[in-house]
Amino acid sequence: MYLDDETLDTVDAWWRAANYLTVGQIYLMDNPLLREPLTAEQIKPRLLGHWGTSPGLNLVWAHMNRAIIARDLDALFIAGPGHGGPAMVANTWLEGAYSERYPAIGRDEAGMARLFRQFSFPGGIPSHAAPEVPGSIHEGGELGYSLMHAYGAVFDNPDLVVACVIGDGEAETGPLSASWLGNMFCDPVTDGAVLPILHLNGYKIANPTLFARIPEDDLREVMHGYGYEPFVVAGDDPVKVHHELARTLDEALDEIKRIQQAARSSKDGSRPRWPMIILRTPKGWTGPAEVDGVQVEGTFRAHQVPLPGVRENAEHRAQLEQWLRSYRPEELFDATGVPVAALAGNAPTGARRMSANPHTNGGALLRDLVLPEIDEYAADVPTPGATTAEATRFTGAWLAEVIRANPDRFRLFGPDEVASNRLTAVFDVTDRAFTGRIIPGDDHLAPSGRVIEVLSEHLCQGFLEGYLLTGRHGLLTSYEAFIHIVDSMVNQHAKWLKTTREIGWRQPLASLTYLLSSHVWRQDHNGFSHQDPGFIDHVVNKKATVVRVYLPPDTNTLLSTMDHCLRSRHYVNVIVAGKQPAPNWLSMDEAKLHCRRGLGIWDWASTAGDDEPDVVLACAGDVPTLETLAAADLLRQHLPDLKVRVVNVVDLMRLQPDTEHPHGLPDGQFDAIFTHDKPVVFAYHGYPTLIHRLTYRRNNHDNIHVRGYQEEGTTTTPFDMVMLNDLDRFHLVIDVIDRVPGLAVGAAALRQQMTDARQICRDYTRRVGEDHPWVRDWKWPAEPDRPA
Ligand SMILES: Cc1ncc(C[n+]2csc(CCOP(=O)(O)OP(=O)(O)O)c2C)c(N)n1
Ligand SMILES: [Mg+2]
Repeated sequence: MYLDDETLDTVDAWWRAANYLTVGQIYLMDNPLLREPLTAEQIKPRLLGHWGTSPGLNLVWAHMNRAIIARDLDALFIAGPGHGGPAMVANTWLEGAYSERYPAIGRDEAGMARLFRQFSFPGGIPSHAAPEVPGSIHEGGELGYSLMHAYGAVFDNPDLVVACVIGDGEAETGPLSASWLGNMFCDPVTDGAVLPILHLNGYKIANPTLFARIPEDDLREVMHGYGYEPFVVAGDDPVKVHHELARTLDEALDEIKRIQQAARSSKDGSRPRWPMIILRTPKGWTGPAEVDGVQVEGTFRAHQVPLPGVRENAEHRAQLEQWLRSYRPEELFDATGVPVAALAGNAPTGARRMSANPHTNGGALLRDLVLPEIDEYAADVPTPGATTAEATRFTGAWLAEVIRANPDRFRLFGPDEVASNRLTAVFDVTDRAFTGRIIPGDDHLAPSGRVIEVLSEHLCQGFLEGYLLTGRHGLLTSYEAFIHIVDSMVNQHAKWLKTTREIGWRQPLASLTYLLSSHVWRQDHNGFSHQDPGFIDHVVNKKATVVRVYLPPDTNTLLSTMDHCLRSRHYVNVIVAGKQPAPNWLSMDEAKLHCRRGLGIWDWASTAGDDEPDVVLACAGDVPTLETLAAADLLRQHLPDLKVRVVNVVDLMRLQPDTEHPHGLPDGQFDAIFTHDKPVVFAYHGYPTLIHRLTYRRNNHDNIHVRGYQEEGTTTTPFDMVMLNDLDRFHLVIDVIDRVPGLAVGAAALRQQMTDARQICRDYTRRVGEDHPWVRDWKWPAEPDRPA
């Protein structure tokens, strides 16, 4: 026997109380302390929630509390099976944090009644470990991300321990499967510790779990192979499990401490064998063993609501009452419903409560980044197009300084593409985090590295989310096409941001910013599989209050955009920018102004002057901007009387009306720029339909003609790519001729020349293997009278 009787009783009382409160939330609208026999009216008309996972979560919470008190641990709890929301709520209410955040839900009988009633009730709280729950950084609705959130939380938090409960079903997901090797990035010297607790309750919704049905030795070997020391706790006798779990938790926490002390005294960050726990207890433990003659406890049938007919069925109701009374509520709550003093013996106080750990309200800990002046990292642009640069390379140099100046609160994440995306300058000041074996010839690997590279966009995203949620800053860089892999994760994070904006005590987080490079137009090495600009479309579906999309056209606009995004709070920022040598259009001063406007007229490229233009050439994205300027140049040469206005869009959300998005341009301003009735030929980086979606309410929408990616791609030259999608300069000129009233006849010869030019350029690529010098060597003509 490991625990003394008093401690055993206290831990068990906590567990019973949390289980009681969990069941109460699922079923009861009234009579929370069972002062009278349950009646049908006291039962919720819709029985919602998930019981099955909850006793396991409550058990771990109860035992963590004992350990936190004994060791003065700085710990937080992640419920992978976030559907165990009522369990999370129960524990936070027992700790008092719930009532501190929500005074209407007091820690007494009336409060308990409200606590029960509000759960999964219209106008009440969600069923999961949602942002409303104090102490939660992980909603757990979409399964798979618990362990990566846990790792993200402990990076640069050397004293933090995250107890991360992973559902055995959740463990089957791809993202969770990838997460075990998060220990390859966790530096025992400077990072905290994750304690994974694989909750082997044996079942998912309707099936056994895979890990529950492989031999236990194999499971241990799996965990061992991932670099963990697995501790197994198994059983269905509460007393025995209490002793075993307490002993195991102590051993695991001792081991964590030993590992950290050894690493920190020797400054050796190489990967230790961290402990993890396999907890094998029945699903729906302590719930109804059988319902209507069918076994429920210990099976998948315990997943949601084990007694479905309680309101109508007196027998079920009696069974529910018996179930609730089995926790002996009269020993747990006093006559007024206040948790008894013995329970307080298992409750840490203040910030040591997992329900009130400051890391779980990261915005409150957030400190601004020290950001270097972008002017010092600017590309020199004496006149538009006079110089060329790889935009991301300049940003890389600036990011290096960001990393250097913020050694404990900024990290760069990428799926093996930091160098490929030309951000290599960061390795002048730091390394890639890596706790595995490092051999001569490896490039910039060290346990203490500030860059995390792992070929899993899921892990990059999840680590960064965990890092941001606990009050730090970061950036994710990826290929544009493959970031789609995390579509679903960004949904979940955007939901978190949307919801927490409306929760007063949740402070704003640093934004989740993507730098997507190696984009659709310049996949010279890779071709069609790597060509997909659709992540933008995905992201703009989210709440306007949360998402921002930027398409900086050149080096200095990228720097300015990046500087803006790293200062921003509580958004998802998507920046798409090229890494290939490309013309610079704006000086840094111009870039700052342009980015502040979000979209603007480029006078120097326009021929309309102060007159109303005959046509607007609009562009968004670096390659479309290049083609648009080349088209403007052709028009200037061949149709000198045509009044052309060139408009560049950096901030895509400016296109929406201000009623739809906070960045939206008011209609009057939009009309002034895009005109009421003139054709707009819009060259866009991504799928054309998005521009229509964003502008369909605008007065001149019928005249907006968008060229963009038409799902035509292959491994070919840059100009062939734009031709394949009719986004090339020649086609844009053709569009102008076709759209501007009265041009068709007079410009028929020019139209023919443009068609021929496309053919000549195409043939050249087929013959020579690169782009025609007309195109390759084209430069914006230098002009002496450029406006200051
Ligand atoms: C990615 C994802 N797929 C499917 C679901 C639907 N779902 C909700 S709970 C659940 C079973 C979870 O089983 P497990 O992780 O073992 O949790 P527990 O047994 O503790 O309830 C499933 C499939 C989900 N929430 N997320
Ligand atoms: Mg399970």
